[in-house]
Amino acid sequence: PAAAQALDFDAIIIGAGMSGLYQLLRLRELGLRVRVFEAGTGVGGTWYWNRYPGARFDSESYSYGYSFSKELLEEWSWSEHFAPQPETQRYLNFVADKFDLRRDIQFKARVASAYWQEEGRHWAVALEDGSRHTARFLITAIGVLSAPTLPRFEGIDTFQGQSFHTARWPHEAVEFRGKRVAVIGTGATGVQTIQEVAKTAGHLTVFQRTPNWCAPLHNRPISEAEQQEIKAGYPEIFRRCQETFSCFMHTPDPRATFEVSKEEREAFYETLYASPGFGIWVGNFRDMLTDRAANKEISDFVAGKIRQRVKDPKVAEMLIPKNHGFGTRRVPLETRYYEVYNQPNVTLVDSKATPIERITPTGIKTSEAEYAFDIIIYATGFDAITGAFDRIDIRGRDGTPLKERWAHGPETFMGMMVEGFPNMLMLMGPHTALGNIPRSIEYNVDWVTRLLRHLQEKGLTLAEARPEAVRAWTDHVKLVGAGLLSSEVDSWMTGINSNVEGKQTRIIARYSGSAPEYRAWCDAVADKGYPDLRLA
Ligand code: NA7
Repeated sequence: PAAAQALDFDAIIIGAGMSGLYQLLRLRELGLRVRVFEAGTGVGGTWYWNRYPGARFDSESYSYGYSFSKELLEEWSWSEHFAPQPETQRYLNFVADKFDLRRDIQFKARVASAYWQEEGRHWAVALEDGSRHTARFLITAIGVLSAPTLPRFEGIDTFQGQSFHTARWPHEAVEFRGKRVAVIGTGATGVQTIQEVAKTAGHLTVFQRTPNWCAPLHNRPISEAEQQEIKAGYPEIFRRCQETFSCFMHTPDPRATFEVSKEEREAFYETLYASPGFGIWVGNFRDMLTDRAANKEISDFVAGKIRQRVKDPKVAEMLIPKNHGFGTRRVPLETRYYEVYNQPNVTLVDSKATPIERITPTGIKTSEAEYAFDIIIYATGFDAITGAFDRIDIRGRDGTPLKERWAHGPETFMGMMVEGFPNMLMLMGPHTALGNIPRSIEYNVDWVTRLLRHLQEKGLTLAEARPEAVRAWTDHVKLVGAGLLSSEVDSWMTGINSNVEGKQTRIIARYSGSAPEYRAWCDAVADKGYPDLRLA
């Protein structure tokens, strides 16, 4: 291997979002020379890019922030139970300043390629500006939902008004007052955007291809008394997040749907529907996402709510999903979303029945009508989980592209390593536990840090997942994903994106077992001295 001094850095981290920032801090503590390359002009990743109107947490703010520093927990006060994007961006800037992180981050630096150099045992990284950098370790902190995708509509570049993808929102404010606005897409992002834009737009037209099951967020400001309670309760909050299935404050109810009487069931659903956050999705009866009849019960309940809230019965029916059950896709949390469709300045268009045919210089042409717009908003989602990897030319041993290695779906060890790609560590790679993501991020970063410390202490310079370990983990991921109703539905969680070539076949893209189980696997590997890795 090349001598460490001959390399530009010990580690290169791609991305200065929540995972990249924390990883930088930890690696500094090991005394490593680290450089972070970040495409944006500031820190924050997801919270830097997604500036669309209405963007906010669906996780309780105090369960989402970093847990690693008592001082930080004491100093930072969230203003709302579910904080809006500008506040989260401020928070991540506060973190970057507090820990003096910026001096190792290079902004406006988009990584174009990373090639493994077997002889020198290092990664050669090239930026889009043509500069080249070497490092022993490559750490991808590139996010799960960070590669935005636009529809492949004809004429999309000919539109003469303003148009934006929600994840590429401009830094200056956009004015909707008196404007004719279109929103395409009704996922979690579309829902947040629509309910905000509808407040001021002259007219808002929503193009919905597939309705989603949404539930109330019930956000509110954090009072002074609650603030004190939250700060005193942090150890308990994070202990709870460690114990729950997917690191949220909520976790599945131990009862099965039909174990209780109809009255009790209805009462439980009512309570969940009236409670803040993801409880109705991840704190519901334990069989909600595995048993079809159980799933139908909650779906019928939520459909009833939609019918109550939307005045025009035809519009209500359009908003009720018919082809997938409640919770089998990500549940968008909303604030008066359904009531938006009672407003005279809002129209819902079914873009499955009357597909968008093309974008024109003045608006949108569907199979049925032509619409004029001043602004088109694309809330059309992401090439999720593997998309950010696909956009970088990553090549492992023998020059094998990662994209090729994953042509039939990702294969990883614990979502953090790939055989044939030595010294590449992924934070929130495919097949890691998702859920309340910062909790998983902190765990992954700590695991990676422990591995690098181990190598440092033993004077080693290479770590690679063994093929049999990758096979075992991949098989396990497929096994736990197999019985879930969500695995049978098209969504970003099953690797589907109609706008990306080759992403029309469902795969198991994420680990859907419990976070405690995931951590137990990973801890065992480290505790045993990494028998699943080839270390040299
Ligand atoms: P999603 O959940 O992938 O939603 C994208 C939406 O855009 C969805 O309603 C799509 O309809 C629609 N879409 C995408 N392409 C088209 C085309 N070509 N024509 C019409 N409609 C289209 O992305 P989000 O950004 O909302 O959320 C992603 C995650 O980020 C979210 O789960 C949170 O965890 C954070 P479809 O359903 O495919 O018919």
